[in-house]
Amino acid sequence: MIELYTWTTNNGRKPIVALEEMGIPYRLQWLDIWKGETRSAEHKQFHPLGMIPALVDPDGPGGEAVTVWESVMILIYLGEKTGKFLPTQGAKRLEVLQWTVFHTASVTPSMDQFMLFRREPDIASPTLKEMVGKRVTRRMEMMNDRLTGREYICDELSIADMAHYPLFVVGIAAGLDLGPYPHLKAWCDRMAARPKVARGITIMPEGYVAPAKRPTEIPGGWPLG
Ligand SMILES: N[C@@H](CCC(=O)N[C@@H](CS)C(=O)NCC(=O)O)C(=O)O
Repeated sequence: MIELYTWTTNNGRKPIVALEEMGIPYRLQWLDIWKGETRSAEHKQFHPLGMIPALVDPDGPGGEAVTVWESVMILIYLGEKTGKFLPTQGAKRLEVLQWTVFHTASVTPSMDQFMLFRREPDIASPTLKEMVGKRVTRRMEMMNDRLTGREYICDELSIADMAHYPLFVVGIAAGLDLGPYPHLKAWCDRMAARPKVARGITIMPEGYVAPAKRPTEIPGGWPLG
């Protein structure tokens, strides 16, 4: 059975949403990033940077076991394995891959900085915060335009939606205001209303209670990331 090494962060949830929507049997192996559990030599055999998410499929291409890491790469892998939510060929496949890669290469970096500055407002200058705010706004406008007249980012539900949505969930919790972006907001609501997406977003390690304040470093003094 597929094993997903993951945590409750947005990157950790993207593959859970995909596994749920694709209907593939899977087992979650929770690794608490705040305790540095991803840094072990044992986990580095699955993720060379000692991070989540990492997926181990004992029945990969040609029946061989494979390990896949980087959240959007896991989405691409699962889309190819199942033939679901990633067209197998043609212009639509390119479009889905385009919007999936755009998420990780462009939306994530600006949103990560935006959320960091919300949590720790004193670490950056007003100029840097303004610059990052403008970067986020530019991308929100683009996403809103894209979702005007479309139910999902590439018309039908695809791995592109599964890549973007979990980040918007944490972005909104961090204070991202979707008021000026009604089409983006409507898409978020549509995603939230899908039971399998909702499960992927809310499932928690048994008995886990999230820390009241996000720690700034983990055991050993290392920053996250
Ligand atoms: N680009 C990577 C980012 C992965 C990532 O940032 N993982 C974080 C949690 S969201 C992590 O494992 N942090 C633990 C650490 O830095 O030690 C992806 O999309 O998979």
